[in-house]
This record gives sequence, C-alpha cells and structure tokens, in this order.
Amino acid sequence: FLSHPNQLGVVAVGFNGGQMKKGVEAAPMALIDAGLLTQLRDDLDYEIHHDDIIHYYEKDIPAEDPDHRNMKKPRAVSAVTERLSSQVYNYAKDGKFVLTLGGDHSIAIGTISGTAKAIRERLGREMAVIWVDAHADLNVPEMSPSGNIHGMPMAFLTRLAREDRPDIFGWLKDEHIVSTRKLVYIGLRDVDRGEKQLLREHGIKAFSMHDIDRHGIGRVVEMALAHIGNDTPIHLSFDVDALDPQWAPSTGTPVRGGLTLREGDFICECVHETGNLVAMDLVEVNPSLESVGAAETIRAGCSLVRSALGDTLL
Ligand code: 5AB
Ligand code: MN
Ligand code: MN
Ligand code: MN
Repeated sequence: FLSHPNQLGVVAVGFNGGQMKKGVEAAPMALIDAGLLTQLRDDLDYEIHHDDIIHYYEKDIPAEDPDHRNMKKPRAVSAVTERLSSQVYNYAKDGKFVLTLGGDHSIAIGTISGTAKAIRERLGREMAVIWVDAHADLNVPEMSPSGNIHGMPMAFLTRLAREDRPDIFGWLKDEHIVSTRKLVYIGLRDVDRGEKQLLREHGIKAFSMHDIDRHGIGRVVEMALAHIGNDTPIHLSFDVDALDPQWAPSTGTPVRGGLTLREGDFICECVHETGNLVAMDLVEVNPSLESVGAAETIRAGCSLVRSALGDTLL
C-alpha cells in the first residue's frame, strides 16, 4: 500500500496537553538523541523525510481553554491534532510510511485521522488500526473519570464521541473516521466501566493480557491480524504503557502486569511482516518520570519502532 516503502516521513510531536503530567513533550527529542532516526537510516536503509523540528505547536495553543463537556484543554488538543492531521496526511498521500513520535496519546486523533484520509483518497480503502495499550482510550468525554483527552482518542476517531464545534474536534470529517470493525486492541488491562460497555456493545475486537496469558502472544497476534484481513492498510498506535513497567517505567499511567519488551517487539515484527503497515505512532514515553528508568524506557521505545520497521534478525 506504500508507493515508496523505503521512504519514511517523520513527525516529532512534543505535546503534553492530553494529560496533566509534564515531561512527555521531551520524548521525541530523547528518542532522536538516542539515535533512533540514525539507526533507521543506517541500519534499515530508510530515506528519512524530517523537517528536523520538534513541533510544540505553541502558536496553536490558546491562552483561554476552559473545560468543555468534562474535557480538559479541549481547544489546545483540538488545534494541535488538527495541524498534526494535515502534516501526517501530507506524507501519507505521497505513499510514504509515516512515523510519529509523541507526545501523549491524544495526538492519535491527529495521526490516525491524517492517514485514514490519505488512504481513502489514494487507495479508496478503509484503514485498520491496531492499538497496543494497557488502556482502551475509548472514553466518551462525559464518562471519562479524568477528563484527560489522552483517554478519549479512539472515541472521537470512531465517532462514538462527536462534537460539532469546529474548535473542539468539529474538524473531524467522515474521511478521517475509522470503523469500529477495523479496530483491534492488544495488551488491555486497565479499562474503565463505560469503555467495557462500549467494547461489548459495538463488538470491538480486543485482546487483553488475560487473552495473551491464555493463548500466547503468537496466537493473539495471528487472531488480531485475521480479524483485520490480509489486504487492509494498517496504522499501528503503540502506547509504551502497554509494556510492563519493568521495561517501560517512565510513562504517565503505568499499569503492572503488562507485555514484556520481547512481546511488544514481536507484535511490531508481525505487523511489519504483513507488508500492510502504513503508519506508526509511539507515544507516552515520559523521560522525566522515574529518572532511573528513563533511559530504559527510551531504549524500549526505539526497539519497538525498529521492530515495526523491519529490524528482524534474519
Ligand atoms: B493512555 C483512564 N482510562 O481515561 C482515563 O495512557 C486512563 O493514553 C487513560 O492510554 C490513559 O483517564 C490514557 C483512566
Ligand atoms: Mn495507556
Ligand atoms: Mn494510550
Ligand atoms: Mn499513559
């Protein structure tokens, strides 16, 4: 599905407004300083397209941003993700792979809407999303326990949540939307009541840590990919908190009992092997939390991205 499989558009998003903890905006810089892009170029032979800017979107962030429908900083998140959506779209419409380094997970509203639109226009197809996370990030604003938008992106992207105000996600149009049938979760273990109900009601495919314990990661990934079908473009959105805090302690909402780094890498490798991956997000790395674990979390993040881009041994 890529016209230029070895060309990589990179967007570095230093945004933290989808949640309350400072530090996640420093992740793209930390990942790049750790050598991620150099590795992708020198070891995996990608041609990197990057403006060499970490985008903080200062100009897009309004001074006044009162809560709306229980959402915190709704105008800031909306404005930033709207800009990000067109940045991602511009790479994806050329048939380049798009790698986005976050940032908190609210930025997926921008990345996924951008690729979904480009894939529709370029290929006339609906894209699938594989969401690897401890959380479902499917809260409709009114039912969110925190009001933090990083817990809501999939609700807006599937239209389970809707808002018509143009300055608060009203810019999301039909071409940006992902079908609940084309969404698959892996790694869930901390899902809110309302989210569980939505998963059931809409028959959304979800593989929890329980499923992984029962079937093993190999079988779970096989079932996830079978659900999507083998001729569908895939956007992989990877929240580093899917990994167990043992491998990724430096993240805003850690939950014990998660994936090993090897299981995370394995998911990425298998998705790469389909040949259908068109975009990836790596989000929620927060280098300022758990100073001891920051380097390890960054290394884990780099490993996941390399795996998704084809770094297999043989
Ligand atoms: B993350 C929680 N469900 O809505 C909420 O890290 C946590 O992007 C959301 O997955 C975690 O606040 C968002 C309790
Ligand atoms: Mn999460
Ligand atoms: Mn998340
Ligand atoms: Mn988190």
